Amino acid sequence: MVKTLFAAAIAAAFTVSLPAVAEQKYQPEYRLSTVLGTAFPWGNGGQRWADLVKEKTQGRINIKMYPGTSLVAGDQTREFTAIRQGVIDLAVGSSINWSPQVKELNLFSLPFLMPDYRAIDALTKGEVGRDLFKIIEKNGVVPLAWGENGFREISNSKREIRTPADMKGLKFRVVGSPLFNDTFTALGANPTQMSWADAQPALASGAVDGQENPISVFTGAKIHAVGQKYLTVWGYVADPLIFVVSGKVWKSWSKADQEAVRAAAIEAGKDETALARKGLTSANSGIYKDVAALGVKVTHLTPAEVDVFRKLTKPTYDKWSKTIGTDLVKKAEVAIAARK
Ligand code: X2X
Repeated sequence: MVKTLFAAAIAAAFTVSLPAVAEQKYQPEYRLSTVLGTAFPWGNGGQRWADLVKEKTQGRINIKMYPGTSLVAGDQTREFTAIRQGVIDLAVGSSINWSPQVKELNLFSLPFLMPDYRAIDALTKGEVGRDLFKIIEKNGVVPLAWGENGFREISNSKREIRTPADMKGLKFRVVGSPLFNDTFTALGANPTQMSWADAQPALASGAVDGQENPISVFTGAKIHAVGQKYLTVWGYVADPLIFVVSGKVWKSWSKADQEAVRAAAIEAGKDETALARKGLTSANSGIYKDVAALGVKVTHLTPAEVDVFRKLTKPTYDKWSKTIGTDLVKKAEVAIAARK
């Protein structure tokens, strides 16, 4: 009798307390970090992810986006560490900005590794992408989907760039992986590393002569208005974006909600990538014309002209392949050669 009562009491306790315990763990707001806001494909993708999650979880998971990497005072190279430390709950981050902590992500910054969009897809949608996700996961961060910032084209205020000689002595703002210092130094330029927040005033004041970023960032940030009159389309690297959730937050969600967040990330990532590529799939595309209409001289390099840059940056490629892991680089090269 006592035994039966005891069992009944336990059963009752479980029925009542289980859902309550699960719900208690949900925060009123989850903080999503991005570098760029909704005027760019990147921030647009982040906001869309937040909106889709709200819809798919009937408001149980409420995500607020913090662009400008404001949760780490604009220091985008500290974003990944902040996710691990619980300062950031979710992020849509660039492979470049997380490379200081996840050295394998430097893969996408190897100069002239990826010749076209199909090459990016061959990596992110294949075994290389899965390997990278496993590495991120080992760091306590849950990767859910890929997006894209884009091919990074070079601009400056001084002259047209067709050859490395044109870059000589020019001061370029580069992003936060030391690989970029090596690449620009190999080309005879003068690189200086700074955050995106610092880059815009530095361009405006003339403290630096040039920068490199996807066209959507060039137009979205109105970089032409700070004297960037020359833009060369050389496609030397591209940075994918990765949609992630901190491991701790992920574990606090029900299985159904985890799957809803994942599905939302995949959907938002797909749309974001399409937006980042919009109008950029051929040399005569609308976007280049729009940029030219802003008074910018847009230069497209021939394959032979690109080869001159490739040769000079080959030692950088080889040096950084060792840091990234030669097996992973080889796997990437094979996947790109076999791309459809
Ligand atoms: O800082 C940049 O150049 C940007 C916005 O493209 C990145 O965050 C990698």
